[in-house]
Amino acid sequence: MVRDGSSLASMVETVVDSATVTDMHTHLFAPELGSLLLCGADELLTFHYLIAESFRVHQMPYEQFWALGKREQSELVWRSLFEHNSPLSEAASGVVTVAKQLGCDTGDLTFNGLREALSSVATPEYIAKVLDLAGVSDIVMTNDPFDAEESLLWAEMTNHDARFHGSLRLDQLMNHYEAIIPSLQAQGYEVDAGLSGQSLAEIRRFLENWIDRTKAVYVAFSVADDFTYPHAGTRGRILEQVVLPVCKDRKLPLSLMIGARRQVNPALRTAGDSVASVSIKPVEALCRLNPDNKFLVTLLSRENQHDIVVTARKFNNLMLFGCWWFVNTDTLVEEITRMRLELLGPTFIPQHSDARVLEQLVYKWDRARAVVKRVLIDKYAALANAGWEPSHADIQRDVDKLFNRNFWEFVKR
Ligand code: RAT
Ligand code: ZN
Repeated sequence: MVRDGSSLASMVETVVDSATVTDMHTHLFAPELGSLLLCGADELLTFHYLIAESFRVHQMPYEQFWALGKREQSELVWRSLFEHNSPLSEAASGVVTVAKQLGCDTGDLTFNGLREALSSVATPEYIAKVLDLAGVSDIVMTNDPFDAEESLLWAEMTNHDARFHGSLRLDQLMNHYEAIIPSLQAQGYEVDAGLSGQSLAEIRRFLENWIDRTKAVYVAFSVADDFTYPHAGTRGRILEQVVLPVCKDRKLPLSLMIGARRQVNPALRTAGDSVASVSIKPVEALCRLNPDNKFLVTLLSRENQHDIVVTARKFNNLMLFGCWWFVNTDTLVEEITRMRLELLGPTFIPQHSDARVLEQLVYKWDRARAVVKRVLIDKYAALANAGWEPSHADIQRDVDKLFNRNFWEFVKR
């Protein structure tokens, strides 16, 4: 059946808009983890992306800002980004999208109006409403076993909301092993700084206990530009002798988030991290030397995006995911998504939200869908011009793979 361009476009739009999404990397938490699940205007406005942007406007001394209460911080961010400027940045304009979809009159948006429209309590009804608006069915949390508050909550919890899936985040273990030795010892694991004696076996026991407790669907850590593999140091030994074997035995992917240079400006606290472009050779070596392991990978710098797509062509145990943090902007998401589609076909995971505040799901997925629609409409139109007419079922299958199946099939492979 030959269709005109506009009916093809509207078919793609309808399919993408109605697709339910698995959000495979967030910083949201199941409601049973209580106060860890953030929502409401004050949390939305004090998202660290916005805090960083606001300092460029208000110029307040750092310590003075941090001494403010959350309500005062959010009001200052509001004044800086929404009153003294138009909210043109990706993160600031996202607040406007959230406001609109949650019923505010965005023609006359005020700080108080936003605070009234958004609930600061994550009731079951509010969670359902936000997930429904965002079209998200499944959410993967980021579970840090070295976060004291979080680990206490896990110890008390028996079951949690099945829409929220665990993932075990090992940044502390992989990047700051010496610092977490006391915490491991306090939890009953016999470890030492030199990784001698039972240490590696004990770290393995720790990892397996936490995978069971969180029912993790993958294990993850982020690294800067100092990541090498193979590596004879502490991180390399833990990776080689504990993390990779456990992931292999449990058939769990290892997710690597590469290129975050932490705390280049510590005065900005959680907003103080930056970017580094890296060598992709360690990823190649991981995939080549560990063919029975699966790797989910995202890179933070724009400069790395082409190289890593080529790497994914070489290794089918590598699944690229998301446009992370500083490349999660309209321009770069489009560039990266086109590049991935052109070199890999629909065999990658185009986006994750990285949401830290519940309502962010609404704008992050609105943006992700908009880009995927633009790119797919172009690509299907080119195919149609070449004489290959995609059917509704073809489009539905491809979109479902991009937003759901590529992730779950990789996890379960
Ligand atoms: O994007 C973010 O919110 C960052 O702060 C990081 O949390 C990053 O996504 C990460 O998972 O390390
Ligand atoms: Zn994240």
